[in-house]
Amino acid sequence: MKASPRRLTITAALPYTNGPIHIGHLAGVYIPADIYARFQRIEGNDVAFICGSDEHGVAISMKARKEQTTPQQIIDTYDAIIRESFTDFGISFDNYSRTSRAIHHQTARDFFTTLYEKGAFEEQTNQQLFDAQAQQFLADRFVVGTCPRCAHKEAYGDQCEKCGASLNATDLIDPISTLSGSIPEMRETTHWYLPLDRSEAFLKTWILEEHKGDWKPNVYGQCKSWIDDGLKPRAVTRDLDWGIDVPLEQAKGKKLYVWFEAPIGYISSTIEWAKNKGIDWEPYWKDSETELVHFIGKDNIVFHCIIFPAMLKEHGSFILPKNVPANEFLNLEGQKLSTSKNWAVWLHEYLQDFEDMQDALRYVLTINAPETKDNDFTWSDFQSRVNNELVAVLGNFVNRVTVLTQKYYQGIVPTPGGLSDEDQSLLHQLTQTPSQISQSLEHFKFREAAQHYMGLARIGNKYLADQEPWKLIKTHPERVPTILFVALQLAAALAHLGEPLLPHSSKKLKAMLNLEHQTQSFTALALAQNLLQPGHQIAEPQLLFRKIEDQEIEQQLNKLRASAELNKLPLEPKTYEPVKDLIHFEHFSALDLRVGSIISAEKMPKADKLLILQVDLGFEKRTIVSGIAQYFDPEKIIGQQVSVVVNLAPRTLRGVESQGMILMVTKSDGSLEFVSPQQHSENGSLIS
Ligand code: B3M
Ligand code: ZN
Repeated sequence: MKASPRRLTITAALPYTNGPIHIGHLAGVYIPADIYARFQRIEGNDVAFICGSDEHGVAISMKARKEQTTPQQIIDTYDAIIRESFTDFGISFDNYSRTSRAIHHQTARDFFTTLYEKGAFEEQTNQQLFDAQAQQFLADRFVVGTCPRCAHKEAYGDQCEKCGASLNATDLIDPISTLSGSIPEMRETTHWYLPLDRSEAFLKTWILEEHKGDWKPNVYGQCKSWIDDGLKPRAVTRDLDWGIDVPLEQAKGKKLYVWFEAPIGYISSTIEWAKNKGIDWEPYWKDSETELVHFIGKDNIVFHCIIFPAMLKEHGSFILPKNVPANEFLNLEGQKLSTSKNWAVWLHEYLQDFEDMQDALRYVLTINAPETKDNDFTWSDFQSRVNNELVAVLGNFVNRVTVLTQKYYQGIVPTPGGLSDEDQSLLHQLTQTPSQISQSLEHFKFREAAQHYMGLARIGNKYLADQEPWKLIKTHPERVPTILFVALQLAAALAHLGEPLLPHSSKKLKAMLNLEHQTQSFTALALAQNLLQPGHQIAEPQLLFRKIEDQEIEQQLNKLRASAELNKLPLEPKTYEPVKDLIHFEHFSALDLRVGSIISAEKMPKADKLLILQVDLGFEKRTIVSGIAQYFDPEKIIGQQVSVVVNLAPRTLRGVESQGMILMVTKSDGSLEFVSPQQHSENGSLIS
């Protein structure tokens, strides 16, 4: 029975057109959103993948001032750059609109009017910050000051980027105008406020109860802290000259707050798309069966989880997001990405420097995505991931299999003979990986999906290395058709499974295998018997990936060094623990290291750092006390394979005898990771 297709409206944060796209935007929002959208399409679901340029707000006006040009010039320039780089990179938006288009102005104004007519706003006349020199009211990025919540000195008038607090400009301590540098005075003005306090009860139930457990902990946690702090009315109009006019007689000259209208941009972009396609847009925003998913960066959580849903709810005819999978931030070579300090890897520049290598960046930013905590992009990690994983594992496997098939069988998939245990276990794995990857993707665990995918390529690579068909062709030629048949099935699975993660390479691989016009859902792949039938002709092999040379990395680092120098960024060389004194081989060989599995784990009473573990070593079970409690949830490490020093003299910690030690990697951020075999090994196996 075929499940009926789901309908999904997938949105990716609308980038401000005040600069180009960089790797932080890609890793945080656009790559995960694109993987998810591609995956859902492959599964046969009805997807609207929606985005567009965010072209109002102070960020744009400021850029125009800085470059002594008009906001219109700025948005036209960057909209073109962003649009082109997304296309070249292969982000598969169904529609990419602009909030400066008439359709959006209309949709946003209608939305405001509906809320106004429903009495959803409070009108308030009060004193606001005003820059007398610039003759301008100060809101949002036109004013900086000290955050009342975390004391960060450069909080903006609407938000503190340090602690995420959402602010009113008058909340800032010691405000300063970013226009003139002067201290603002107070002037009276009238604005319309969205009384978020009225939505508190609804938000409490909807987020804190209904989405407990299914929203990511970072998103849920931020929402909870805002709601717990108590929600306040937020002005949704501004005294600015760039933006969408407030559709009220009595509000002449005032504009809609950018964060009021920008999320409505998702709706107007959907309307534009549906119109172009000649279909009805409403089910994508109004049918309760539709799954609305917002991909955003962590600084946008309050707007997508609290303010926009409160607006949608007040409006009454829209669905609410099912999930808001926000990522944390990506740093670059240990420092915060910065558009103004040119501390970034710009997408359009990357695409020039690394032609046809979209998937290399996609892969590295996925396998290293800041999903649960901030993460660091370094050029050396980029090089080693590309060379050691894409080239040496995936590329190498595919190349071997296709070249050998050409060489021995003129590119025709051979007919297999009897299957050995290894053949069977590999074919069995092919029925497992599709559901593993699809589970990860459904749960927004993109890193995990990429790990499963590369894991499968690794299995293929190891299979060929173990079977050595290039040797057997001389000694046992009758085995070779079976080996290549099995390996070809794996190559075909990689071609299909790679479609959401590595779309360009997957397309290339499909062409090589003569599977261009086939799309297989992950659900079908899990059930498929043979993806390539004996007798099927494959095409000429080509290389899937190329190596990254040292000098290319050096060039990129030089670019960054120039920015660092210009902006006086303290580029500290990384420091390493000093190497310990020499030991001799007999000292090393006296160590007995084994593979074990954690079979139970509990917290040591009254100790923050200690876990009491039971470890199965195959030949016996032992109790080990380990100082890892701050980094691991005891329930989640059951089944984890670990490396154990088994001949260390026992030690008693808090009354519990610890009979060994578990090896850990200390990561650069101080967190810990287990040292464990790449694939499951037998407990008790020697490590040497
Ligand atoms: N323009 C993204 C940013 O903070 C902001 C997103 C709008 S999504 C409706 O750059
Ligand atoms: Zn703050």
